[in-house]
Amino acid sequence: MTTNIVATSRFLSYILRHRPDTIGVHLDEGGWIPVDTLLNALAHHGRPITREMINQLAAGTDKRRFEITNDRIRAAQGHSLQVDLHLPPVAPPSLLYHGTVQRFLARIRDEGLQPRGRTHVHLSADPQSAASVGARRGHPTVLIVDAAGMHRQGYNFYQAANGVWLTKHVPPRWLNTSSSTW
Ligand code: HQG
Repeated sequence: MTTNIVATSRFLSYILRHRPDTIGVHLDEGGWIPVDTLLNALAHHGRPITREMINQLAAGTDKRRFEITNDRIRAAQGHSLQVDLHLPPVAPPSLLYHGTVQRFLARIRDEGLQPRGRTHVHLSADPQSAASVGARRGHPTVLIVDAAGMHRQGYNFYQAANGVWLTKHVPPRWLNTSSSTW
């Protein structure tokens, strides 16, 4: 992937997850915006992106951060904006994984996993993916989540279009925080 695509993906993530107002646009309550509206606003604000690049991003050349349907686009997950992705609750696999770093562990043991700046806690289906999420912040630590146990207790799980698992909060009792650095 070229540097340009990476930079574009990051900037679009910022707009579509957090700050559409920086280019003067609004998302609907599902987080969607017409592709034309987005492209016009980006050009107007000196950050032109081609339609080809948008299609390339949505097609999955990067981390499949975006979805395009009926000529509208949205971020697949990761929002801090209060959007409702209308994802149906689904039964999770028995274990899910969360990648983090050592310095957060004491608080996580105390209060569980919190969505922090986002709408949901992000969980991975395999420990390797979780390790790469944690590695964004330093040496990764992978925590194991008893997803099936939570689900039996009535907690909802959702899966974003790019495969990331989402839930609102993971209380400490469902976490194995003794797993060591991956
Ligand atoms: C930590 C990337 C203290 C949590 C990835 C994490 C992911 C706590 C940080 C997506 C805590 C939040 C999301 C607590 C959680 N006390 N720290 N109680 N509970 N934390 O970035 O999961 O590249 O909001 O461990 O692939 O790191 O952007 O979440 O370290 O899918 O497309 O607080 O971002 O995708 O950080 O990453 P984040 P995340 P993109």
